[in-house]
Amino acid sequence: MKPSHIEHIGIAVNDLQQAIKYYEDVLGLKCYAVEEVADQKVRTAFFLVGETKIELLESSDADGPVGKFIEKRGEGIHHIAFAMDDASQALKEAEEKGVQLIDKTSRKGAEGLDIGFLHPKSTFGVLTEFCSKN
Ligand code: CMX
Repeated sequence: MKPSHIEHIGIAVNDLQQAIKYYEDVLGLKCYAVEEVADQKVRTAFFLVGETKIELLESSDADGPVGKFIEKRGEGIHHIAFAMDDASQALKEAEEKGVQLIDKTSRKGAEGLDIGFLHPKSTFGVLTEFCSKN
């Protein structure tokens, strides 16, 4: 397994519209998509920086993963996502190497990608995501 690049960096924010304004007005990036991911209880906004995206995450439910994260730790970097050839296979290989998984197999995430998470307790405190196009 080897990631081809960092697919995105997920950043937890309290207010999506205010955060979008910062990325557009200060950094000069363009928000190209806003998407609700109901099963993750988040609203997302995407910006492209080279090959890597910034994914802003606003919680749509205080009990969701981003709502709980912000309550405990405040706004900030929430996860890092690596682009893989096959997210399910990468999850399987990580588990074989002793990493604790959140997702045993991949599922559909934002932008229709196959995604799956590794537990931050197993990855030196960084919530880690694998993504693939199929
Ligand atoms: N990064 C690092 N550590 C994190 C974390 C994160 N994003 N989120 C939670 N933790 C830590 C907490 O600080 C806590 O640590 P302590 O035990 O030392 O206090 C521990 O993990 C448990 O946290 P919790 O608040 O009790 O939360 P849960 O165990 O219920 O859930 C997690 C934590 C990571 C399993 C859950 O957030 C999860 O399943 N995340 C994956 C899905 C996700 O984050 N979706 C949103 C993004 C979706 C998208 O990109 O589209």
